[in-house]
Amino acid sequence: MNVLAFAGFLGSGKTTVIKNCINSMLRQGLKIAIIENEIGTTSIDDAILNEGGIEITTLTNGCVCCSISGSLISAAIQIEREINPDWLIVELTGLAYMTGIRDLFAERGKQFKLYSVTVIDIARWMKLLKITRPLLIDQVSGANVILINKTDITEPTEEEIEEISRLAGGSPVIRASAQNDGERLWDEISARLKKPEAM
Ligand SMILES: Nc1nc2c(ncn2[C@@H]2O[C@H](COP(=O)(O)OP(=O)(O)OP(=O)(O)O)[C@@H](O)[C@H]2O)c(=O)[nH]1
Ligand SMILES: [Mg+2]
Repeated sequence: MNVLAFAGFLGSGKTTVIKNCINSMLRQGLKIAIIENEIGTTSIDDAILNEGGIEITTLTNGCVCCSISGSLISAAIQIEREINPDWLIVELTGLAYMTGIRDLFAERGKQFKLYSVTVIDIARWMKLLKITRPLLIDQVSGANVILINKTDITEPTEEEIEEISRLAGGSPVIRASAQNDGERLWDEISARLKKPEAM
């Protein structure tokens, strides 16, 4: 099963990006299921994403990259068995390490093909990098595609693009506004998703 995981710090725009992608995917006739990982117990994101009758599984009370990793895999196995979607979309918590997610799916061998996107809030990038550098570096260096988001409010500087590209280690870097780009986002992302992680 194809798995598309979205990482990115708290409030970077993951849900907004996913919502736009889902609209495009549904229009293309693709079957989708979603796993939402939330740190708290209430899920605002579910309400935002719950359009078009898509199955949403919510995993709360821990981060699937570490403390509740087993529940991510069991949920994915159940979704594959019961829904068998074209894409299983996973919204990670803002604190999830992409390397943790890659290792987790890699342990399952060829069962899952993991593709990953990291969303960056460019308006807060420099500030957050100072506070939580190892996490952001992991999220950027571990993703197949990096989406520099919120460019409608802040254009990235040349230095920022250079640093993000360097951290991305060859993975494509896209500039976008999840707020304004709508369904174009999925075209931009899907065109750049390469082969899944070698497993
Ligand atoms: N100006 C602007 N605001 C955006 C953009 N994308 C998202 N937002 C806003 O940023 C806030 C957070 O967006 P979400 O999509 O909920 O972010 P998230 O990464 O899912 O947040 P968490 O799941 O809480 O970590 C919301 O108020 C969005 O409307 C964008 O491209 N431009
Ligand atoms: Mg969200």
